[in-house]
Amino acid sequence: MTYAMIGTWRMAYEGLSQGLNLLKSGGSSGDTVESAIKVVEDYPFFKSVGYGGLPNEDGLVELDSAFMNGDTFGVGAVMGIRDVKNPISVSRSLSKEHFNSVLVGDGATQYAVKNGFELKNMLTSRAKKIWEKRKREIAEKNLSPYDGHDTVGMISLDQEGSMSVGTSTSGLFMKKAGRTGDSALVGDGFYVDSDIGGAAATGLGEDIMKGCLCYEIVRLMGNGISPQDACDQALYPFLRKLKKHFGKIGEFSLVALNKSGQWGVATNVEFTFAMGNDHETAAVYIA
Ligand code: SD4
Repeated sequence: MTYAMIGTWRMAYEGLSQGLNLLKSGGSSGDTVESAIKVVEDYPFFKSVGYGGLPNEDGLVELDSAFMNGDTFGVGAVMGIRDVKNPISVSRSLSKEHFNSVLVGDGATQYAVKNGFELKNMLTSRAKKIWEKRKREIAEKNLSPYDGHDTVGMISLDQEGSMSVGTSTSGLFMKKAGRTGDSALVGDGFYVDSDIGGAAATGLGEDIMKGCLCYEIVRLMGNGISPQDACDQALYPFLRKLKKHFGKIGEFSLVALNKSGQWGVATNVEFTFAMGNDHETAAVYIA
């Protein structure tokens, strides 16, 4: 039976490789998305996700994450969660709730505490040093504070034909306290429908969220369009519109996977992603 996974950026590779093994032995799309993203969240040298993620302008690590189940449309998300080791696990747990499934700030952390999720100081000394250096540079050279951001997004199709998607990010480096991007917003940073396929985004959330691009990609795939054409048709006309109105626009990268295991990618930067399925072992590609 077909199974497949796709994930954003090089950082997805190790988690995705493990996820594929899980899928091979009959694991569910939800378990593989969660476990693969946990691998990324736990690795201290990825500067934009989980432990080791770069802090906001106050030096605090505020994390965003989401999970969506493509069978039930259950969506769970946290925004600005602090001191919790694996935001993706909290998001997945919230996706099973009917009420209060999207939590922000202290409320998200409190939910994690009450429900026994592992707590952790997510600021590494390395991230703190990068933050201190950036603070000095901003003051001395009058630079824009905003430099650096990536989201891990994973889409998984299991042997039963179920699909899930998840995202996790520390968002924009030096963001304002409370700032969120697209990654925890359903339809913007992620979407999945097991009858069609799923999509995930990475890039500048303030711009990505203007287009509801992940929902758009799934909608286009639902009309019978391939994941690659859906990514192209969702992204490039929208980029042209944004450019017309705003001139300068941020980075956009999109990945999609359909229920048959076909995939697509569209981007306006050099973009790495990881992909694997029942006949291709996990590998990193550049788009
Ligand atoms: C955000 N979209 O918070 C995220 C960050 C990201 O590549 O993915 N950057 O805006």
